[in-house]
Amino acid sequence: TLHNIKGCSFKYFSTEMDSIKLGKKSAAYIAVDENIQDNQVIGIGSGSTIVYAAERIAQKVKEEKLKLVCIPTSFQARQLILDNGLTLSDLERNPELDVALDGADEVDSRFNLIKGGGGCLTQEKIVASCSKKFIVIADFRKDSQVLGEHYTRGIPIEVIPMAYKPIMRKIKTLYGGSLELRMARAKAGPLITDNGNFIIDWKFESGDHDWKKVNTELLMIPGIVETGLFINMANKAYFGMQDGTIKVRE
Ligand code: ABF
Repeated sequence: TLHNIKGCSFKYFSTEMDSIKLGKKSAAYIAVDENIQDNQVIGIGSGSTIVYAAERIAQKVKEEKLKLVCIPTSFQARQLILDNGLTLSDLERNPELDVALDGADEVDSRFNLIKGGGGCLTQEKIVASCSKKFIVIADFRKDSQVLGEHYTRGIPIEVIPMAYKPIMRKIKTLYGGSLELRMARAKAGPLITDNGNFIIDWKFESGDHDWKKVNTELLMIPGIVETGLFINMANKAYFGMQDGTIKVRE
């Protein structure tokens, strides 16, 4: 579908902007324009695409004088809300959300998602689960037939630190593939999540997986806090294409 962004023709996107950035920005702007209304409680996801959504929400708040309350899914999202002058809240004050917007690492044809490439999967899943609508915004590279087609880092799994080794062994025995403890950027040690935990990246073997079953089984392993498999959660996905057009799936 070809959409036009209100007040913002495609020429508005500077020609220097590369196609991935253009895809991210278009998906975020259109998703905000179509889903954000006055007096809503909104979930703000994490990653690089959501940065454009926060920017667009801030523009709308200013121009249309909207009253919105935002719930973050990570430290980064909290900063984004504050930096854009949006109203910060939490799940204690607002346990029910109208819309949650977030990026994804991959979306398959059945609407199963891999999330957590940025390490924020647990709070992202909690916030999405508290929302009436969960909207995914992503560039064209995230649109796949099957999981693993484009995103090759596997499924992120957040674990309690002292349990990471036995968890890796158990997953390997159950399903095969390979598992890696995610390291911090400088490789000085393991990456620590916003919840003080580790992330394991599970490169699963390709093939026909029943992801709902796999997710349920993984969550039964003691020490696994949450998985980056989001099953039956998303209501709609906006994929921004190289030319600024949008592909919508729902
Ligand atoms: C978070 O950010 C994730 O769960 C996902 O890993 C990632 C998507 O990032 P980007 O928008 O940078 O592609 O939402």
